Amino acid sequence: MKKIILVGKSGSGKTSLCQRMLHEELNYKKTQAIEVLGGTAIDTPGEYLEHRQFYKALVVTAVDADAVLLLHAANDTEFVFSPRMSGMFNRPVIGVVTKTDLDSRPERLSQVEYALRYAGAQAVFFVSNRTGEGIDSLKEYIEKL
Ligand SMILES: Nc1nc2c(ncn2[C@@H]2O[C@H](COP(=O)(O)OP(=O)(O)O)[C@@H](O)[C@H]2O)c(=O)[nH]1
Ligand SMILES: [Mg+2]
Repeated sequence: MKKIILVGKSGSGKTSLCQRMLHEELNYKKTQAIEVLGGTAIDTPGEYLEHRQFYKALVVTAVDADAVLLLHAANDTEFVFSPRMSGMFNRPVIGVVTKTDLDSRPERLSQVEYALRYAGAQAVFFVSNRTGEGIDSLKEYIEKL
């Protein structure tokens, strides 16, 4: 499996997505530091995105990855990604809209997709870590990079 790094606010579903992709049992655990799960997924604390002084830590960590996943929950109306922030990674950047089971209104989903594309995502996937919807297409896309 390709190595990925997950970036997104606290609560956006990074740890759950890692667990889904690695078929681990879903169990809630707050990520306190950078963790490598299953040798392939780098889970980062949400604080790294929320405070610009931590951006460097994300960039350094991303060097180890084949792709960067930017996560945003479908039911979250506050956007934190900077325009074109993909540029700092020098890696393929993929947008992932999580929690589609909580809000699947088309206008909401396209608003989030727009924000992720504005941040530089080359593709955007819609997933639910609860139902598992969309996870397979995301994994397939990553493996083909
Ligand atoms: N309904 C729903 N809840 C989710 C989804 N993904 C994560 N959650 C829940 O949202 C909370 C935060 O998820 P977590 O993976 O820890 O987010 P992280 O802080 O980005 O690692 C937890 O209570 C998860 O069970 C999803 O796709 N749908
Ligand atoms: Mg986490």
